[in-house]
Amino acid sequence: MTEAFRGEHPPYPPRATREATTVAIVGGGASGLTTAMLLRRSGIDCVVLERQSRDYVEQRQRAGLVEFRGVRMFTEWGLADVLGAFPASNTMEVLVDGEPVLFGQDAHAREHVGLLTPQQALVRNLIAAFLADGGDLRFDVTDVALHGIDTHKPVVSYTGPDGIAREVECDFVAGCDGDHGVSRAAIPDGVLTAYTRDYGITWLAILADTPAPRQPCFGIGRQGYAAAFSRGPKTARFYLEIPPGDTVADWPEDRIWPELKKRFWAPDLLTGPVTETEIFALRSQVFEPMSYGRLYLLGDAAHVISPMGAKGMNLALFDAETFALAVRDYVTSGDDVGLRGYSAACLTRTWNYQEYADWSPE
Ligand code: RFL
Repeated sequence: MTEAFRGEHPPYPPRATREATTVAIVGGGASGLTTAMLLRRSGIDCVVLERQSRDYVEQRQRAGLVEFRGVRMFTEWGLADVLGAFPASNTMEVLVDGEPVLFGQDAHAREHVGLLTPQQALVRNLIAAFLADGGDLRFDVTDVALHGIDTHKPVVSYTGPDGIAREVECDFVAGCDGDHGVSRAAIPDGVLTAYTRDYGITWLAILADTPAPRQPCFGIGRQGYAAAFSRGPKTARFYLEIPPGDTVADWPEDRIWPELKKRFWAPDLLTGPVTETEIFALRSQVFEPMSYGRLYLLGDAAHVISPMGAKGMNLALFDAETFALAVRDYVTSGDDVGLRGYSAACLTRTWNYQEYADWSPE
């Protein structure tokens, strides 16, 4: 080093702080946090990197039902507490031009009922349980990038909220960062095949502070499609099919309630303040395979299933358990059967659920 460059400010960037773990998990949503919790329960080291703040992820409302398989999974892992305790309804009502048709489940299905657990409550409970267990969860990270995913020691780099660049070297990367994350994008072109289905249907998703009907309720017929689901004792999720191209601004609160009342043929429908509206086009997209080198894709990073099947979060939970068990087998006994079969196992379930979502509106 020349004299001119000695001192407090070297002319080269400081080398990023590097740490090591077994699994670097990118994304702290339903799939990332479940993976983290199950790995921790298996005694396997992991670090979760989440780009949003803790507040933000704890408020983000989406799914509402953990189906029976997920309930059984959390219970078997000793994590039943993360679910809360709202049993889901055994019945659903379809109003065909106002005429109610009630669908009940048979005795066998009644024993296999899911739980009404709003996704943000599940996420909140998983965060609390993971941190209480000493888990390593880092919020507000930026510039997350994956390196060397086709080597035995991939590295995930990021910038912490303190502005310091860091690197986590790991054995495996779990890409749990959703449909628009960086994980899937790190896979070289030509490796993945995307299967896309666009339904040409647009929904307005509404959250409101009001109790929902007792059971899931669908309005179909001449007035158009609407649906109502409980998201807890005082919160309801509604969907309205709307013309493609409409924006949130086209649907102010004083237009929403009359439209819901009309489509449910229910002038006395309970109303309350609308807290969130969001527009989305119904589409499904599945990527095959769900892994590349040491990177494994989980949840929405690998597949987005149209919400009409209400399966996306549940698929994410399935991926998380399949991956955590595969890593556990590999780390504890060198058995890589689970890792090699990960993509096929998850895709089998994904395609079944996609089929279900495809069938539901027709
Ligand atoms: P998530 O929950 O989106 O979590 C991804 C996390 O990754 C973070 N992230 C990054 N972190 C670090 N670096 C980056 N570069 C990052 N990029 C992103 C994000 O901040 C986020 O925290 O994906 P995950 O874990 O795969 O879970 C999938 C589910 O969230 C999703 O499938 C469901 O919400 C879908 N879904 C429903 N699923 C159901 O099972 N039942 C339902 O009733 C249901 N209703 C819905 C839904 C999705 C909806 N939206 C999103 C359109 C209703 C709606 C309105």
